[in-house]
Amino acid sequence: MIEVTVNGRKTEVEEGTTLLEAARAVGVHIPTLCYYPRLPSHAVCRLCLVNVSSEKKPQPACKTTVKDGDIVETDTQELIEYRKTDAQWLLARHPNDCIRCEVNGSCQFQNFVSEYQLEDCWEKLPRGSEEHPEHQLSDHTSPSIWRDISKCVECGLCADACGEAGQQQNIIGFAENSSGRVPVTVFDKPLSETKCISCGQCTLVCPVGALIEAPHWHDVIHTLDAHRHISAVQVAPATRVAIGEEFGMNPGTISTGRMINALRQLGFDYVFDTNFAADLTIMEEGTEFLSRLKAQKNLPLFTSCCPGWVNWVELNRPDLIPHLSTTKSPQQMHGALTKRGAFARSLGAEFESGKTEPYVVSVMPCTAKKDEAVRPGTSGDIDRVLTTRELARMIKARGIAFSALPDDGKFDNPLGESTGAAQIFGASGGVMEAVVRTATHLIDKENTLPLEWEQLRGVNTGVKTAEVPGIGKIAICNGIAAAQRLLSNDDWRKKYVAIEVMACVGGCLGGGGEPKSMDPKVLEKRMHAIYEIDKNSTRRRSYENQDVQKLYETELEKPNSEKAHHLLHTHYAP
Ligand code: HC0
Ligand code: SF4
Repeated sequence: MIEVTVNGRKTEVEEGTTLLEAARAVGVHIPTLCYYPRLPSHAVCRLCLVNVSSEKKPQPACKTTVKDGDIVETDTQELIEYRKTDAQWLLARHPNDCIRCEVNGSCQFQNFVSEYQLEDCWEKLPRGSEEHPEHQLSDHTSPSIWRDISKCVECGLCADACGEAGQQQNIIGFAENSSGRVPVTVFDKPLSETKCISCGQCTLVCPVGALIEAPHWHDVIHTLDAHRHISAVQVAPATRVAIGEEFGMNPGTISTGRMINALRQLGFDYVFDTNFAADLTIMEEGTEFLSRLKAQKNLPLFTSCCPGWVNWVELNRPDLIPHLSTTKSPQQMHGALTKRGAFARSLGAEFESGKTEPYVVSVMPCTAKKDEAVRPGTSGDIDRVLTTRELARMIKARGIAFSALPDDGKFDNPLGESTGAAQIFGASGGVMEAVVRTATHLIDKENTLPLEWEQLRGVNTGVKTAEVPGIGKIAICNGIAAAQRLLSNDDWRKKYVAIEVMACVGGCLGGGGEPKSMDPKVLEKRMHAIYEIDKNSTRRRSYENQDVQKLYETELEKPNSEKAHHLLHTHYAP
């Protein structure tokens, strides 16, 4: 350990700690725009310049490591002036119409401008106006991701998140031009014409509103306000362990009941749980897997509930399509059941007359789920998809004091019951662990094998594997980059019987639609919460879900039946 003093506060830190991390450890705030915990620091925004005793000139705190005995100052008048000058360069080209911006109120640059009282330095002519025609680029062609380069502050984080340090898709890169560096696609194509997989990692790291999820919350809030339709919402497993962060709570705070109460206050008639459909997915996918295993056909089976991964296969490796499970994702299954299943019929005469098809919304930690909701084979199941961030925005827009809500809300039934196996879907490795819990039951090995598969868990990037007696070897790819590596040669074909891929590191809990956290341990904390919910569940295997069992008895006959195929399976296209 080495010693450092920041603004008079002495502390000990590990060697290799940056000045920024040391400052944050003692509660000293240093502003940043181009810093993000899991990505390399390039120190381009210069807002984090600090004085440090071992250097003559101010140094960027995000990139400079602590030396033993360093004395650091972050708040001298000279440093404040440096910061203001740097920010004014950015302000000179930044649009000044925050009120129309999707990230209004949660923009790091806006926060800086307001904190440092720079409003008067804002140029009246934004980038994108006639004076700066070369930057006139807004791109709303993707169903998941919107770009508005006029708002870019040139931090470079989107290119890192999409590039080698992150997803390794390289859809966005930086190009220099006369007035600065701008994030561009190859040949400046709109996103919909690139191989963008809609994972949204670029939106997660963007400190402003240059890259955002395609917003659906306006339509949702207006529809709820008008109250002409019966409305139903489902919520993904990863949302409930992260949404509290938008309201100042610690990452990993389980807010299921509070979130349900907030959704009811927003005006939803029914609040359902995506986890119900996750249990159903396991019944369908587990059965599909065992029949492929028996027939030794299209193995290994690839999970298909991550739409970023499905996009990647279709765009880059259509030869792998036969390996994808045809089982719809829980989001789409839940939507299909809500729109066209017994629940919809239970709405009675209004539904039968075709007057009020329920308005079906999902809340997901994922931007690619917006894309999934409109793809051939599944479109029509869901009307709108909100990210976790958009739900928080709606709650703020209606002035609901989220953290003061009681945590006692309960999901509606019958589309609200679930087991612990469904909850762990939200973490990398969880879908496969849930499959194993039920598949081992279906082959009568349940009592001889563990319930928890530690070797499939964790946030470390890369491939995790396990040998399941009676089934074979399975693999987990934590992030699309890990999947690309695994598939770069043909060894996987013989080695594994099933492979789970989640495009975002951590799985859905690291999804591109989750709150923008600066906590370096955020994934671990959210993951811990997910496994806690599982541990505390009375039922922890999907086949034990009583309402899923009833659904088969009353409507679907049995897993993989013709009826189940019609409602719960899909197809893919190159
Ligand atoms: Fe996920 Fe899902 S677990 S993809 O990660 O399978 O987004 O949280 O809702 O659909 O259940 C995301 C999360 C889901 C789906 C489920 C799956
Ligand atoms: Fe790259 Fe994902 Fe952003 Fe597309 S959504 S540009 S693949 S980071």
